[in-house]
Amino acid sequence: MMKRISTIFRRLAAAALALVFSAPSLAAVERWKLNMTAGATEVSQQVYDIHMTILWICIVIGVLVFGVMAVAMFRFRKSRGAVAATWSHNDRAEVVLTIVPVLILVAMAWPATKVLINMADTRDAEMTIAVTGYQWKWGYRYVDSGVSFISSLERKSDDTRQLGSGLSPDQVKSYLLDVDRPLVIPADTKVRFVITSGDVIHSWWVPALGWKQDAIPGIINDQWTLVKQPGFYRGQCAELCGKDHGFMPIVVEVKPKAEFAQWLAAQQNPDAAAAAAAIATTAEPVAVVAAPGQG
Ligand SMILES: [Cu+2]
Repeated sequence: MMKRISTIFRRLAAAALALVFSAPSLAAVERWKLNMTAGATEVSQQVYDIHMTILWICIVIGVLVFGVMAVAMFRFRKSRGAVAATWSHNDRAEVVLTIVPVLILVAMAWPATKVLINMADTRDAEMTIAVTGYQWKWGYRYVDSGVSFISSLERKSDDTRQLGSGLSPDQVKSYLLDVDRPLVIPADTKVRFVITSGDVIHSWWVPALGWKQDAIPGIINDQWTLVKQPGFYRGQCAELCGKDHGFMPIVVEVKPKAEFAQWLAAQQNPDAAAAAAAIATTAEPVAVVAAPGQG
């Protein structure tokens, strides 16, 4: 019996290890990069700073408490003839041990609250994007301009992940991390997100933005961001939402303001954008310009 249990345990451990070391998304993660990152926004930097401050406070407290404990266990051990004290309590120690932790907690809560208030302040946003979670994709709607689309797992990853596809994840660039249509936002612009869900609870999470927001059916949560550096930022659904929860990644493309305006205009009037592209490449622009639906 014991032998069978130990075999089961050994197999479980081997499976867990295999999972840890073979997970494709982990391959991209820098080895021993365990800490959170400073992200790409002012808020994410503030979150990181708070995190580091509190981490160091915890380390100091940990070293002091465990140090005192280790010394006490070593110096006052039974083999040295230590005799247990008989007093029951000490008023001065009680007062100090209450006041000092309260002061430490207040010292941590003060800057943390400041950051939280800043994070919640969606006023003066220059544009609003509605994010809706669905099983298992994301819907994005640019509220002010009426542009909307669905963003789902990129086709090649989706084909490869199917059971018995015979395709190798190694052959897919950014396996399970790319989407067919990334969310595009302008750089240097305060963007407000209103986040909800069309079915079950999801959570929209792009670590570089410094926050994670639940997408709850019937409830609209809001958040904001301001990214300075154009580029691609990746994220994931962070709330277990069903069988394909692991297959609804997020990609945010931050474009310089002018490029974003061009992109948005092209989305608002795809016919005109296609016509403009056609004019640039065709010798017969007249036929293209006369295409229906151009207004
Ligand atoms: Cu999910």
